[in-house]
Amino acid sequence: MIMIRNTIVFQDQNRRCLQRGTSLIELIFVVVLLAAMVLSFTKLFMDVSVTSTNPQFRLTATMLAQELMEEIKSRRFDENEAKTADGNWSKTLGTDNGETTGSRSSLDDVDDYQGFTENLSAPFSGFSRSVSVAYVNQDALNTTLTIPNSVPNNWTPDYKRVQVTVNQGGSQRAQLVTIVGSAKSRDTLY
Ligand SMILES: [Ca+2]
Repeated sequence: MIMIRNTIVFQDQNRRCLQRGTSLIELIFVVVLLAAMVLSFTKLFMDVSVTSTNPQFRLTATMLAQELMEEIKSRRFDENEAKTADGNWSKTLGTDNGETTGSRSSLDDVDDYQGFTENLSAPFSGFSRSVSVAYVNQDALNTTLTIPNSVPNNWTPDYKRVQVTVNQGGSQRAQLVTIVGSAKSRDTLY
């Protein structure tokens, strides 16, 4: 009789231990599940945050690109007021004698901005702007031309392609392209 009672007590203890073990496994499972849910929501909120800030970067970058492009367009077509005797505009693009990109007011023609770069300060810290200027032909305005080492007579076209790029956080946020023509090209293009 005593043996039977001991056996019943032992079985009862086993069942309790088993229940405690089951409860512990369930608890661990719930904790892991909750952790996974929290991580998923965190990632979701981070993605939403990044996505929602991008339009602001693009808007600011576009404004900065437009501002610089308007400045460039306000300059004359070329350092030379007219083509030189060999029928060409400037045979090199970039700043001319006495000009420096460090003093923007010294830049008086469009291609002075070729290779221009700057890192902006507050309130636009983190943004940078760069410019490339190249000759293009009237029938291929997106195909930039490489100036040959020895420029033939009448080689330089009457068009320059100006590209302004604004980067922020290692990414390109805005890019504007415009074609600037000489006074002569304006007469013939339209
Ligand atoms: Ca110049």
